[in-house]
Amino acid sequence: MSYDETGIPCLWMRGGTSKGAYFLARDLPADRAALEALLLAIMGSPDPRQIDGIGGGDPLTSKVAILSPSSRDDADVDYLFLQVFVDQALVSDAQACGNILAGVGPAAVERGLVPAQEGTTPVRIHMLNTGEVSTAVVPTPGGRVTYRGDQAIDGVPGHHAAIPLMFGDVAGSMCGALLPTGRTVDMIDGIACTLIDNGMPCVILRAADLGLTGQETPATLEADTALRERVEHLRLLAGPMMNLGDVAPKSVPKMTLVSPPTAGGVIATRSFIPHRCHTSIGVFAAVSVATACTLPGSPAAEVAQLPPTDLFAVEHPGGAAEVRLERDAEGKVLRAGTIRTARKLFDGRVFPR
Ligand code: NQM
Repeated sequence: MSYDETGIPCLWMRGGTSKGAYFLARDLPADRAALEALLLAIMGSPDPRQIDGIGGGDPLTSKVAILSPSSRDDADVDYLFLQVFVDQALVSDAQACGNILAGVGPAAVERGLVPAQEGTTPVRIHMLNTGEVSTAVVPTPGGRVTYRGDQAIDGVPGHHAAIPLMFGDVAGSMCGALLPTGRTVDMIDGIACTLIDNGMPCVILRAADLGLTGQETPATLEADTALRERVEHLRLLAGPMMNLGDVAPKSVPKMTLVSPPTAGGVIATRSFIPHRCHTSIGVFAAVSVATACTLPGSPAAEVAQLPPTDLFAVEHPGGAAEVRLERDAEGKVLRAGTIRTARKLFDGRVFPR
């Protein structure tokens, strides 16, 4: 029997400010080409509306997490993140995703990969995309996952159970070094940029250098074709400088325009991820931006208001994302963390076309 007849076990979850399909690796083809074709069919890509699939017509709702028992002694579960492009027949593992990561702990417990403990269950997650391990603390009162709680995160209505996420050293996750060019500032086509990877490859540049205030809505920025072309031009130049090769078919680096904070945070952001403008900001992107704020002379540092504590509120179009940065005496970022929420939306079988 084929998948379109049997269906495939699938958890459809919100992780942070994203949504995605969570699978067990054993339920999917091991062959990579077959897997990609299947995921494109499940999401309904390529099609701007993904009308014949479960994707939401937006990169933030066209995401996949594949879970398996961990191959490492220091982790409980392996997590492969795949970005299924909406309007192109592309599936990319060239980035991690900290929002979808928020659902991995609960999904691992729901699927029996990790036994629930009383109260909370720490889940050590080996992120296959980057090789890093992060820890999620899943609320499990009475030995069952709960999604109910009083934690709010900007970009998601209502309150849910808090899922603290702790990251180890994620510097150079995809680029080999925190600053892949060895410099805090690179001039790319006349624009000062920081090329940085603290969990997510990002190009950070001042919104003002592109003639923007940095407070524009995502819709306004997306409607500006000349701006989008300029941002993509800079991105294609930055990719090889960041050891990412030709990034035309990749979802990294992200292009983050920064400006002074306006709501009591550390910095304001507008992120191209990379072709649509994020309605909030990615988790690892926020960690990378917060880290850039600590680098004297960088475009981010020039507009940032550094906090008195280690808590960095990174403003975005829907509010702010809070990132905790642990630094050593020299100011080098050692560890990062954040709080997300997640919710199981649907548990069933998905039927690809
Ligand atoms: O940066 C979107 C998201 C993300 C990625 C994207 C993310 C991260 O918000 O860790 O979470 O940048 O494509 O889910």
